[in-house]
Amino acid sequence: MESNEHKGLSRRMLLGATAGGAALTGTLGGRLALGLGGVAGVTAATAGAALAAGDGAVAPGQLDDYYGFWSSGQSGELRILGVPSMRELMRVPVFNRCSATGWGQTNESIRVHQRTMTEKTRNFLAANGKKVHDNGDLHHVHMSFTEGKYDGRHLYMNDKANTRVARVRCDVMKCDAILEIPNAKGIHGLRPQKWPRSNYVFCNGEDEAPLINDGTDMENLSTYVNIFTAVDADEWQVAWQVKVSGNLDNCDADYEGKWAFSTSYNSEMGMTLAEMTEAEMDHVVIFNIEEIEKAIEAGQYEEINGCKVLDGRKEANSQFTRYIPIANNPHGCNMAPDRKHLCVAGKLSPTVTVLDVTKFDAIFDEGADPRSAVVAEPELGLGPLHTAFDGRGNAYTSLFLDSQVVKWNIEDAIRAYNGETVDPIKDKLDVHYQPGHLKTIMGETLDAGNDWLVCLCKFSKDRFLNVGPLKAENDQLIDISGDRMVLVHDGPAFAEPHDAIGVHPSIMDIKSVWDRDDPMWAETRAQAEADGVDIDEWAEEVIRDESDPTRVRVYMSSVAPSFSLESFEVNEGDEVTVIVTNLDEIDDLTHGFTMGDHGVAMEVGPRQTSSVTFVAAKPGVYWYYCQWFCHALHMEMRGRMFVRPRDA
Ligand code: K7E
Ligand code: CUA
Ligand code: CA
Repeated sequence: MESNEHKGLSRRMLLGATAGGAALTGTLGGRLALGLGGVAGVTAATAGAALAAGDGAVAPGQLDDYYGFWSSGQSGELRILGVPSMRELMRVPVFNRCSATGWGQTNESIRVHQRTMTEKTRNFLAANGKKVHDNGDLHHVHMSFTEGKYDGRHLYMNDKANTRVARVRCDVMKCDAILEIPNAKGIHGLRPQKWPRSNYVFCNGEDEAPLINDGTDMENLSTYVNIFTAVDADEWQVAWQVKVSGNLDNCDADYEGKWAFSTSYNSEMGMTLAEMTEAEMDHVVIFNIEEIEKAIEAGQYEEINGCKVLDGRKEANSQFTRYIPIANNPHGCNMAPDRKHLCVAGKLSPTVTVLDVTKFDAIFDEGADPRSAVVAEPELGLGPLHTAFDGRGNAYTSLFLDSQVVKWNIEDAIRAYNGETVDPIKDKLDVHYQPGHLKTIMGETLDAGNDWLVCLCKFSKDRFLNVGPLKAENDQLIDISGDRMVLVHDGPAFAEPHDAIGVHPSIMDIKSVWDRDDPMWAETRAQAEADGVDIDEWAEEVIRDESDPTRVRVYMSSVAPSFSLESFEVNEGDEVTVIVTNLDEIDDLTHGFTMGDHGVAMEVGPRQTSSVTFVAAKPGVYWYYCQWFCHALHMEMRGRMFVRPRDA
């Protein structure tokens, strides 16, 4: 998939601009002590040469070749970028509150948040005067699969902060489901099943806590446990959970639907940094899906907080799990598109451990050596975090401490492990700097691309104009079409993309105008029908609830540049629900509804219905207006709410 003309252009010129095959020197401890200050010699030549080639540019009016779906970490949202331009195209609020769209405030979005919220969380939020969490920590976004390839249905993502997962519909690019995971703590690694389709979304609980976490026994570490969860992606509920030894960091799944795997950096079950890094070896956990499903089917589970829980800890000696020892605090867990090799990044070890998943059946045999599945363990550099793949058998591993990406060949690494004299390392490229995740186009699927690699760097100091103590991250675009990697673009990004995927546009079918019968506002529609209001037509109704006259529903339509109601009146203390339907059917004609001085705003896209509820607690005149510039008379698209004093 050649995308831009720059391919091949002046590549020769760029040879030598990168630190190819750098020797691994210095002790790991020393580098760790250097910490984050060590910029690994990014050369001006790298950046200069790339600029001279004009790479990655997409001319005005031209479309990008790929969608990039970016996580945003502690911003809590999903972002859509174009690749290779790296232009930010959209932000999709998921776990965050959004000022523009009203996500977290509209009734439709609150329902998505609350539908599967636990009673405990609902009560906790109510005690804090809230209906939804205002934040999230979204690290990983992955698309649903059918037979090892993206199928364009959904995107799944985690919230490490509040132990949730979410689903985004690819037809409208809106979140339609959030699930709080009981029993687990801090959902981090997340992956959909790849084969035969994404029936499950696998979710890692990173943090240890007592399984019955009600405060009765908090000191006794023997009650602490970590939980691996399989979410039923269709039913959007927990299918089953497995207790594990150690904690869980990143995960992935194979191309046969037999296994899921998770790295664990805290096999020690330590509670302090010193304890968590004490052991020489940690492990990767292999989950045997078939054995787990059999036990669930046979009812051999414990039911805890409504979830079916199995014991896969080492001491339980079950057929649900195996523990493969991996050097010191592994992190990334990436299945190669060759259907065979799982790459586990060492983090504190300079190695990536390559496991052959076709050897996993054998390690479930009684007395088998779990390390017998290891087929290579190349030394790549310092601080390996994650690995990406192209369609030519190459792997690309980020080196956090070396601030480099290393390109290596999997088959060569296996030959070297078997004693042949072959260097698996093909190239090294300085990035700026301290990279975490990196991704090729569709590289976590059987359609792995050979053109682009994005490398998400955690730091950007000295790279951009200074914006104060808080700096951007730097998402870099790398041309991998040739033998050598070429850095072509710097992409500053707000806090804090951890992971991204690249997807070909043909895989999705994205709408520009909502269907009127969209399930997103089904409950709102049902209420309108009960009120005798047709929200598919021009509506201008103010309806007082028959059973509770302090509840008022205000139905309006919007057609550029006006709302159907130029004013409405309520009483002080009324609970007011404003329901707005945008009757404009035109591509890109979004309206909004902002109620002045009330902290209320929402998006109303073409043919969308949105609603918001607030208490009219302040007598007086308040203007509402459309906050999306929609027409030459957009400023005039406004009206008044009269709040009559209670005793007037
Ligand atoms: Cu940032 Cu995937 Cu949460 Cu590694 S994780 S960097
Ligand atoms: Cu409608 Cu601005
Ligand atoms: Ca450890």
